[in-house]
Amino acid sequence: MMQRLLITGGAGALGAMCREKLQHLAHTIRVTDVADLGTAAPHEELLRADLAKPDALRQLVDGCDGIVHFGGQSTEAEWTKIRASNVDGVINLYEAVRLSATKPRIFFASSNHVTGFHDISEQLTPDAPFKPDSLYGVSKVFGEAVARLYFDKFGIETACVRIGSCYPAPSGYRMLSTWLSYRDLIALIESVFAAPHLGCPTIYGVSANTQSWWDNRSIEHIDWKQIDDAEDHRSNLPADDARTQFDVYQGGAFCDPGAHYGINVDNRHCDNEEI
Ligand code: NAI
Ligand code: 15L
Repeated sequence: MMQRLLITGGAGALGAMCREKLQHLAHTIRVTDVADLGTAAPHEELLRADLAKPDALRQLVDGCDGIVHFGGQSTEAEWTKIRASNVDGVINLYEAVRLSATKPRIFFASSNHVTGFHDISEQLTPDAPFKPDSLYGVSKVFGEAVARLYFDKFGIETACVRIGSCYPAPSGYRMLSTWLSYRDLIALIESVFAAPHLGCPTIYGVSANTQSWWDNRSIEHIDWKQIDDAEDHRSNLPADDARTQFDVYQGGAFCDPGAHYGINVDNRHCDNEEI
């Protein structure tokens, strides 16, 4: 059991769920977010902080032996917003870890959108070439590269987990391939912190879906057995789940040029010409 586990992004969907379900991993759960975190349970420490501001990070990481890093921009948006949370925020976190006495192991919430432009007919392993489908995906590629650098240079261990679609249940046909159930996510986090030697593996965070596009066989040193299969929820999917031209890509709607930068793509091209 760890002394203190830090969960970043604790006010978000996955952070709030894990805050409840990971109590058994540490004596103290330290929860942080830039947003309001509500009331602390007896085993919790709540610290409100912006990951983009380096000064707060030393205090956040101090005394922790594990970090579940969910904090960040979780969809496509303006670059300045993505850069603050997912680029500056990640560097700030790893610098704080490097300077800490405990050198905590990190579960980094990367995303399937680092390889979103691969075709849905492909079966990917974690060493497939990056094909990010968004600036958001690019920021997660950056995060994985930072994790690798800090492992090779400073020995800081990270599991880079390319989460698929982590929700209570699949809600569309794409999720028959990408769904990660909450209990399979919890089991993966437990396995990452239980592994005697972690290293810096890349893992697709996906349940045992019959239609999965991702093959994790290369991470057999992590004892993770998924339980759920999105197929069991097929009959609950909405009959009117419309397919679009972007559903030929694994990243689906994130591949739409119209969704670039969180604004009208034509405006963006004008900006580029001026540069
Ligand atoms: P979310 O958007 O619900 O939560 C993210 C949290 O991070 C929010 O509470 C937000 O306030 C916080 N945050 C953002 N910028 C921050 C900053 N500068 N400083 C401090 N806190 C900041 O996202 P969700 O769904 O809980 O996802 C958690 C993580 O997992 C994200 O990093 C996301 O990119 C990743 N992920 C999630 C997937 C999913 O299916 N839910 C799929 C793939 C990746
Ligand atoms: C992600 O990376 C997002 O954080 C999440 O909101 C979902 O859109 C997910 O990918 C997905 O691909 O379904």
